[in-house]
Amino acid sequence: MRITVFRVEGMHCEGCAHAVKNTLTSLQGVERVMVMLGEGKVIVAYNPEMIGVERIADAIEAIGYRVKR
Ligand SMILES: [Cu+2]
Repeated sequence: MRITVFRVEGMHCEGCAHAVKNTLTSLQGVERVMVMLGEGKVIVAYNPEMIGVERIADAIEAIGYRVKR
């Protein structure tokens, strides 16, 4: 398992946090997601043999948030 911290812009409320969490949790290979709303961070634990940083970041951006890469 690998853990990556993503810096995400545009999350303003609990609804945003839930949207990001639900989207990432639905991805195959993602094991745990923790959203730190106040800090604009999303911490993702995943299986690097199944999914990578780019696909996780793309999924966050696909629902309207921006990832600092
Ligand atoms: Cu929101």
